[in-house]
Amino acid sequence: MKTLDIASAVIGEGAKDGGCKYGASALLKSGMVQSLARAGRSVQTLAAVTADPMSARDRMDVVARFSREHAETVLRAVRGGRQLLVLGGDHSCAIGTWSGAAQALALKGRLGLIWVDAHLDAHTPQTSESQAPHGMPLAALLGHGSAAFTEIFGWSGKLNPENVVVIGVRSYEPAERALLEALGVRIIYMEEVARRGFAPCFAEAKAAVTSGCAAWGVSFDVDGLDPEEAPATGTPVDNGIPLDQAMAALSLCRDDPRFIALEIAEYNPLKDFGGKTARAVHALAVAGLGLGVPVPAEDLVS
Ligand code: NNH
Ligand code: MN
Ligand code: MN
Ligand code: MN
Repeated sequence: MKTLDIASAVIGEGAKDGGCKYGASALLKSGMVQSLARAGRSVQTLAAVTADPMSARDRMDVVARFSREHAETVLRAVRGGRQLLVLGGDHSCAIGTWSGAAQALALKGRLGLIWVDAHLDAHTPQTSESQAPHGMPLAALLGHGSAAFTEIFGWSGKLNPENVVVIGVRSYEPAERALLEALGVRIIYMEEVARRGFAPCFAEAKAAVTSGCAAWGVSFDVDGLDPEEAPATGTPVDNGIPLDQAMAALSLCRDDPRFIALEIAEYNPLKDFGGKTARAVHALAVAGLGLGVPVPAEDLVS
């Protein structure tokens, strides 16, 4: 079994509510390494990559600089043959995570990605009302938006539309939906998840993103989950994915040697009274990356 590297993406500057900047350190303090070790993994914690404060420079610039540095960390881990857990951070960290993974694979083949989120994250600076970079990472990875986001490692289009599936969507603006539809990205809205169950949708997504790809990963925005089970996130949206279904689905990542990374973003520990959402995040990580029988959420983190 591969060693598991944990990369801390210490960034909140990409979101309006910056509390996610403390997500990775809070998850490590609440025993993420131990949770994964109990699930049979040997874990190595990488040096955290931290975004500059916004007082130092313009926000897009903060995210761009962070993305380049974080992408290098991910590149080294994937090239070194390690599997990766990326702990956000707001979801703008995905720009660096999947640019690094795509660069590591460049000569071997394509990267597939399942994007679990209440949102589409497919804005460009031209379409975004909020101008928040965490609403832009998926567009950037598909080659649309600010060159500082799309051109990391000197090439654009880290993901191919046919190897991306977005699941759990229930809040978006028309322009980002139009972009993804024009590109032909499969979007599984929350109504479909509610009707079919999350695990069957995830299995369909896995088949799509793995076909013809050298490797694949999952970017999991905590706000994809139902806020009753995971309230501590920047922009909660009602009627989300049930945690038990998310755990069952993520267990489909196990034992696939092509599964290279799980990213969990948008956890805000400043809102996590009682640690309920931390427990949910531990459960997701163990479900996707652990060995043996998936551990119920109540048994993780005291
Ligand atoms: N679409 C909104 C925006 O661009 C919300 C993005 N917020 C997220 N995305 N949490 O996952 O501002
Ligand atoms: Mn997101
Ligand atoms: Mn979201
Ligand atoms: Mn509900």
